[in-house]
Amino acid sequence: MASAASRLKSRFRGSLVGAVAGDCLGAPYECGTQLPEGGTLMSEVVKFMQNLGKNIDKEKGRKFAFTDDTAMARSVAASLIHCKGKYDARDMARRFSEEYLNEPFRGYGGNVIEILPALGDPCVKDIYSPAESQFNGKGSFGNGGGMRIAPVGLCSAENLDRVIEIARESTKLTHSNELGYNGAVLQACAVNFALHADPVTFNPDGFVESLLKVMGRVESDGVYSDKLKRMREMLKTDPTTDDVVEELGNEVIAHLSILSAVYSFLRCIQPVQGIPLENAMERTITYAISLDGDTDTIASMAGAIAGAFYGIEEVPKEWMGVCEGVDDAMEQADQLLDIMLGGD
Ligand code: R7I
Ligand code: MG
Ligand code: MG
Repeated sequence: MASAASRLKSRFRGSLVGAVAGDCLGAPYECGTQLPEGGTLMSEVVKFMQNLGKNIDKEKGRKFAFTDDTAMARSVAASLIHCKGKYDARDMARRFSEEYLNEPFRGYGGNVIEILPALGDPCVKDIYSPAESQFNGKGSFGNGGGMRIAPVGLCSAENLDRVIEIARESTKLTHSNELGYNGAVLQACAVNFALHADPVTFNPDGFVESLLKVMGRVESDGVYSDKLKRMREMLKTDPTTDDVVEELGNEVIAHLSILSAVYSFLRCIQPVQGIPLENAMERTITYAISLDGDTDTIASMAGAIAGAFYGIEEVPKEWMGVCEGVDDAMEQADQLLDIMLGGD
């Protein structure tokens, strides 16, 4: 049996690589897909996954590029690593800004780009103020917090209060709307719970219950709690992907995407009709992309949770070869684990 330390290492790697792979493999579907006569998005994504394996030699050297999801997640991880597991708002904000200014073509959200340059400006006195000025002072509820938060879910051991606090505060650098930062809190906790779950005794209902407890504590309006309760019912009835989208959404906004990622993870623990893939990571990412809409982000968030649960062994080898940014994710996962375990 693998030691507890090597199991944790596998799960750290699985989560960050799962997030990168979901982003890279989901991104080609982000702007809609031309379906063949009688085809469904799900059957197209299944074919894509199957051919990814078969064409691995032909694909050699070909990378599926990552987008803003990974660009920002890497900055979150780099900042936590640099600050030895502590959250430093200025350091993280500067990294977001530099990453954006170096590679502005990564497909960033339409509004966040207005404030990213200012986050690196030392003259800005209150580093949270640019985000607070957005949307007439209400702040963004885009899913940009949730999409980048996996490293926070990993780096705080089983100290849930710290996970919640760092997820909320670091998201407020760009998303000051309660729905925006609470969505990131939910996603970070989902990664954390998956990381520490026992796959043998795992109970999806208990997982949702734990998330409900967190959201009951942190949210004032009950938006995520209500959706979590609906999700718990959906897990009993196996709805179509259209029904899932109707209930949980597939948009670029936090409360209409993050729960779809959580649902994708929970649903795909079991086989799914229409997805004849035995590997659970592959099934999860395929399912998440099949929800259409914000495919890179929903697949990335689902991949982060699933990877924390299954570990790196369950990530298909061919993904490692074709997804840009996988090697860096592996390295950051190992560095985060070292910090969490108290090493250098
Ligand atoms: O949240 P954010 O970083 O975008 C992330 C998404 C992911 O899907 C990425 O893959 C990338 O494609 O973008 O960026 P924001 O600009 O803060 O939010 C994204 C979008 O959500 C905005 O451009 C708005 O269309 C919408 N949005 C809102 N619309 C109305 N009212 C966010 N907040 C609001 C709001 O308060
Ligand atoms: Mg993106
Ligand atoms: Mg997206």
